[in-house]
Amino acid sequence: QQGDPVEAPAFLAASYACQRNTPQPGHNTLLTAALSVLAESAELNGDEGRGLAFRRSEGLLRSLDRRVQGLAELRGLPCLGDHSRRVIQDLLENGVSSEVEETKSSPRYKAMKLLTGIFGVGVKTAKRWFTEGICSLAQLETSGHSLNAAQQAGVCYYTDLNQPVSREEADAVSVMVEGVVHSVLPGARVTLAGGFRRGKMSGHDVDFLITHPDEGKEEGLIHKIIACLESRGLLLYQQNTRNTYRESAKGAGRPSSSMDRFERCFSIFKLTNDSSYTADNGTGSGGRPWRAVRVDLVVSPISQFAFALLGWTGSKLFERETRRWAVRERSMSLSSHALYDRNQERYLRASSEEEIFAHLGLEYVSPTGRNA
Ligand code: TTP
Ligand code: MN
Ligand code: MN
Ligand code: MN
Repeated sequence: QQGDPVEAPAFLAASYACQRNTPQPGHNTLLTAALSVLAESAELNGDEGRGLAFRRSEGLLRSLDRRVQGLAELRGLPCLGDHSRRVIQDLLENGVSSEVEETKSSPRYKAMKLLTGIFGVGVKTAKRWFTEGICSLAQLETSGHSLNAAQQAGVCYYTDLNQPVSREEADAVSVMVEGVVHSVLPGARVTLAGGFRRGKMSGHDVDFLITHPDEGKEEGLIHKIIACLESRGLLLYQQNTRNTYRESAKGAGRPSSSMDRFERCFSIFKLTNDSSYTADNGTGSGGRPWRAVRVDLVVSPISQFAFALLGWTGSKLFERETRRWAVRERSMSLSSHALYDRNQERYLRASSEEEIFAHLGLEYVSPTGRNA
């Protein structure tokens, strides 16, 4: 048995993550956690290309339906570069990778992780602060830097926001959001998106997509929702934007970045530890009877809902790969708003995720299989 080469089934050889079913958490968590550290480290260095290469390796390993025990089992599989294979070999032979351990204990990685862990702080800002010698919240506070409103909230609720949100807490937030949405617009629909829709048991936030079956009824909805949340004392912080999306004749309605243009609200909810939810960790830091939870609310017109749902369900790698597939294999541009066929020079409509996969010539992958 020992020397038998193990042939990978054909479906495992698919090189785009959107061609594979990737359940959570997968059979190779030791390997994927390690590659995730290297990906994150590259991303925190601003090296997107290197980060993406590690993310693709990680995604491939996540999709395997068995635990890898030897490097030979990975022969012929795509997405695994020399560097990733070296790290995997180290892990399989020694149980640890010296590169991963060194990365995790490096002052730069630790500081960048801490600083970008503040809501409202991105890689660029964190880098600037780190260059000035800021490595902790205490140092940030004494540095005299003036923080914007988001960052102030981020520092204020730092501990709560870095504590994972449980399924129970997500369900409690769902009850709050549904109550508010239905009271301001009866008939509106609230759908849980993000990691929880993919079946994850915890997350860094809770994502919701909101729509109404009558096109146009959803316009301006985010402001009504925010006003109602505020009147009920449920919001600790919010930052909203209005919808700026317009289709154009040339398909340029596709946003240039991965940011979409829906009405939306990045917020921090005050989740009270009352009878409506019973998580063990039901208190915030300092023993308050409530905790802060990051919540994203996105409002989509019904005509764009399927695209918005696909875009806001993730994972981030699954989204990137689906868009890359669309462009490179089908000459189409996919966004959270629309799918544009460059050959036919027209938009392709869809009222379900299944239809979008069909337009793209991809086999349907259910939300729980999108954990690439
Ligand atoms: P996240 O909430 O960042 O990630 P997640 O829900 O997969 O994981 P976590 O448990 O850490 O919260 O993003 C969810 C999806 O939303 C992701 O696929 C990307 C999408 N998204 C956009 O489309 N536009 C945006 O501006 C942002 C911030 C996210
Ligand atoms: Mn390398
Ligand atoms: Mn999320
Ligand atoms: Mn989110």
